[in-house]
Amino acid sequence: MKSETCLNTDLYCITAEKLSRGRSNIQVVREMLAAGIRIIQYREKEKSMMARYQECEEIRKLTREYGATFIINDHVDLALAVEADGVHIGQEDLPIEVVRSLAGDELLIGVSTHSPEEAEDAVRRGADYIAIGPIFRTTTKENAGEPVGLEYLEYVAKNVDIPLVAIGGITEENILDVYRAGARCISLVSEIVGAEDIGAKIASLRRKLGMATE
Ligand code: TZP
Ligand code: MG
Repeated sequence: MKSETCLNTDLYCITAEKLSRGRSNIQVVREMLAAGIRIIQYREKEKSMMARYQECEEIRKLTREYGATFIINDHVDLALAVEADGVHIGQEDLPIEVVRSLAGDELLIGVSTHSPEEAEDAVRRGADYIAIGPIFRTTTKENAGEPVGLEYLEYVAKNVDIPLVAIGGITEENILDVYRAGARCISLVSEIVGAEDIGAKIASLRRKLGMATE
């Protein structure tokens, strides 16, 4: 996959089983894919590696059926084991160069960033895309830190050459502000996994984004 085009889609979906109204990660992913989502990140901080592996095997099958991109949070070994398309790492995970040496050039590497310095550092060290966030306050991620605000997003949209995804505290209410600040790929976690009808929520978010492009 070409890294320049890896985030060439409107909504970047991430699993969060605890917020999924009793539905499993697999069920939620099925609903996301059925609603036309083109990129899924598996994010699961609590289960055993075996349980994660089994879920990722299943999600790999599903994402292949739909031709969707599959990214795994934190674990490059798991990403390689299930032949995912990429791995997403934070500032406190293994260094980008180390992940690249393990992953080779085929795996996409996404990196969470919170400042222009971190964004430029990630680009220099070979990230394929960066996440910008948390844009707004969020409780979905533990220790997510203070919101970076829309200014940092605007800065990256104007000055950084690799794809970006905006994340953190984004809802149907504020998604247009995020779009207008320059994000073309947007991640909403609790808003989507916590929706009663995931397909209807995704359709509604897309209608909203359509208002910005009309
Ligand atoms: N990384 C930065 S903020 C965040 C992650 C995984 C959580 C975003 O969740 P929500 O529910 O969309 O605020
Ligand atoms: Mg991490």
